Amino acid sequence: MHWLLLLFLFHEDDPKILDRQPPVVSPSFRAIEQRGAPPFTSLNVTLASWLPLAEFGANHTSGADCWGYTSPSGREYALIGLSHGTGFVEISNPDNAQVIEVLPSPVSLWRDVKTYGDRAYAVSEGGGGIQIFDLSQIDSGVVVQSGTVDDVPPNKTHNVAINETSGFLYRCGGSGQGLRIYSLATPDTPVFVNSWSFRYVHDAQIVTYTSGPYAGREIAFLCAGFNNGNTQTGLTILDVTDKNNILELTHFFYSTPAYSHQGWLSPDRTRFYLNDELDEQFQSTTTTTRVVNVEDLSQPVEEASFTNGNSAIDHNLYTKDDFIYAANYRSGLRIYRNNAGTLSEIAFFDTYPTDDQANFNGLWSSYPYFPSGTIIGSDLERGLFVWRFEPVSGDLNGDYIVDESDLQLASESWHQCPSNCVGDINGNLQVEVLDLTGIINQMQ
Ligand SMILES: [Ca+2]
Ligand SMILES: [Ca+2]
Ligand SMILES: [Ca+2]
Ligand SMILES: [Ca+2]
Repeated sequence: MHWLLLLFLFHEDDPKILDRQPPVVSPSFRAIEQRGAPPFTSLNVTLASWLPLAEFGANHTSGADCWGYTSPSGREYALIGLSHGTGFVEISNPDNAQVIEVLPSPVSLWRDVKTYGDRAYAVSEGGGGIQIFDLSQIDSGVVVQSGTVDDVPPNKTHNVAINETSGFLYRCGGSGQGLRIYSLATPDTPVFVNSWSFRYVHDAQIVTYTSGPYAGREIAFLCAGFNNGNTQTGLTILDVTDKNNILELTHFFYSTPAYSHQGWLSPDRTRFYLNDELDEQFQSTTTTTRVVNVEDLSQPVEEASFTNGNSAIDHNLYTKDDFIYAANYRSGLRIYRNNAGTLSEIAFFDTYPTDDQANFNGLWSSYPYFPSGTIIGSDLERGLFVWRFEPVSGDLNGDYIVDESDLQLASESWHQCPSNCVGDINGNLQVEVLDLTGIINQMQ
């Protein structure tokens, strides 16, 4: 289907639709082929592979969400939502990403996918309910659709969230507006348990606490509001432990809200990092992450709001260790270091080279949870990116910043190689002037 025709399938006033651009046509890139990387700007992020949309078939006109799957053998796979299907890509060698399978899905600009065990669950605004994909034979190159949930026509869904601890799946938005909750005890035939529809829910994270005052409780963090999320937009926190007696703990309003979009807890669950999808346009803000302390689930506190000063819109973010991986549309992947709620941008890879304007093009989402450390990203016009997050050569102490402390380390290994080669950034087995000037050139 031509990309323009796709527009007529959706509300023509949706800003994402208004900003649609055709897929970028480019040769694929795999570092293993040693043909020279395409000219994206980046810092501390290295391109390993790039598969433009055409790699998944000529019919795909846009990319949407992504997620990851690691098989029991340790092989790693990227899952990407596409306009006409769901793509499965082996990235065990990130420098040599290979499409394993592309399975058809209802046509949509929106497609969200998550995993539970060896199954993947995909939803879209194009309807079709939940598609279930069997990944148990993916190491043999086989992925099949093993089930469908088709219980509430027209069956549109905006996002899907899974609490892998409790084994419950949560459909968000779409026809169901709020949450529709399913048990995954039988993975190919999810059983509907209950719904919650007091507010429209745009996206969600649901976790089970194992320690502290909420130990044993299953808690849902919802970016939600009335009127499709546009009115009284904020962060709803529910206790969903008892699916038949869902309790609202709070609905929290953060500063200068426009549209509460998505967020993720810090690994220690003290803070929720929230992004707003419309504040750049409606509030004239720069890309801003709200840092919300949620140690008391009934009384969240906005501790800070961090901006990297960029004009782009922020979309989906995820946290891992001390880092936040933000997919910020036209400014691409942005990695923030998180020091107890104080953020600083220490790495990026810009997937939309033209500009950083506040429009709905570029990077939709990223997934940072592969055991290898490989990062993937899904892009509206450019398909799938596979990255390594690694310091530039001049960052000798590994703090993702090149500064005087790195120069000091280099000087301590001056002419010491091979016994001490720390400062040998050009790899010629000498620490000499070229290394020091190389480090100075990387200092900001
Ligand atoms: Ca924003
Ligand atoms: Ca850009
Ligand atoms: Ca450093
Ligand atoms: Ca050297």
